[in-house]
Amino acid sequence: MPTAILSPDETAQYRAQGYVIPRFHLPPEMVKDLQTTLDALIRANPDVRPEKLVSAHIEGKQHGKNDDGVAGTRKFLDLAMYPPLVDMVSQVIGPDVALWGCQVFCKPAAHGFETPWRQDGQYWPMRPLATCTVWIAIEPSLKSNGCLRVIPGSHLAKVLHPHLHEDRQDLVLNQRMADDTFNEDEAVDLELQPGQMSLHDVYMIHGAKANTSGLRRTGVALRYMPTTSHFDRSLHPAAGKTGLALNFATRPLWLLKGKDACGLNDFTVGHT
Ligand SMILES: O=C(O)CCC(=O)C(=O)O
Repeated sequence: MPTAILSPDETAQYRAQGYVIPRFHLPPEMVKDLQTTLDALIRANPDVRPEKLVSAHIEGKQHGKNDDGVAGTRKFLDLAMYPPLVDMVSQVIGPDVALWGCQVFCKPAAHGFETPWRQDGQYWPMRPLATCTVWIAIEPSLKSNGCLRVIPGSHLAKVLHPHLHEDRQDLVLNQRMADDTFNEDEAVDLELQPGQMSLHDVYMIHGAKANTSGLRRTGVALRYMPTTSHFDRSLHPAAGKTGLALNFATRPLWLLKGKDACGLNDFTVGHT
């Protein structure tokens, strides 16, 4: 049995609503270290929009960049492996947990890009679709600077709704859910202070407004899947449509807890 980081109420909320903000948060010294790491990450990636720091946990191999075109840092991998986070995720996705992704979403003050409403499962290659994202605030994430927003309960049907391609330059991703597929009036704003986090399900409808405020907003999204699912490197859902050059073929996976339950996952690819 994993250590109980989430209370029974919190796991029940995750199951019923598709998201939760746990009482658990990172200690202040870890948050301070992450803020320093974030500034270094941004300095190391002058050519990458700070909302699009994909695979920030993977260090550069060729010309200082990883296979997703970002000069990442081991510090985010260490964060993803932090035992209380892994135990917490295990409480909602089961005993066998793999890390398959990490993205830093930093929306600069005044001109931070909008994250269109979407479901992550639209462009991810594990089957069956399953992931718990832990989105950790490194800086205050508020209504005023474009915090994450969710549509509670939208994961329950386990259905991917139609997404439209939108060719705008000022979006974090170029996939947007068709307007008539959900009711934006039901949105809940997930306001977080540094070190606080939210968890959300792979089918959750979520997005974030542009940051037009004077306060930068940053979160790191850690992506964990149960190994009952297969990270199928031959699949490229929505390839070329997201505006992100994602490379799932060589993406390393880490088994963080338990075993490879489906027996199909490759934990050697992409590791140097
Ligand atoms: O931080 C954001 O603006 C978007 C985050 C997100 O979409 C995600 O973590 O899946």
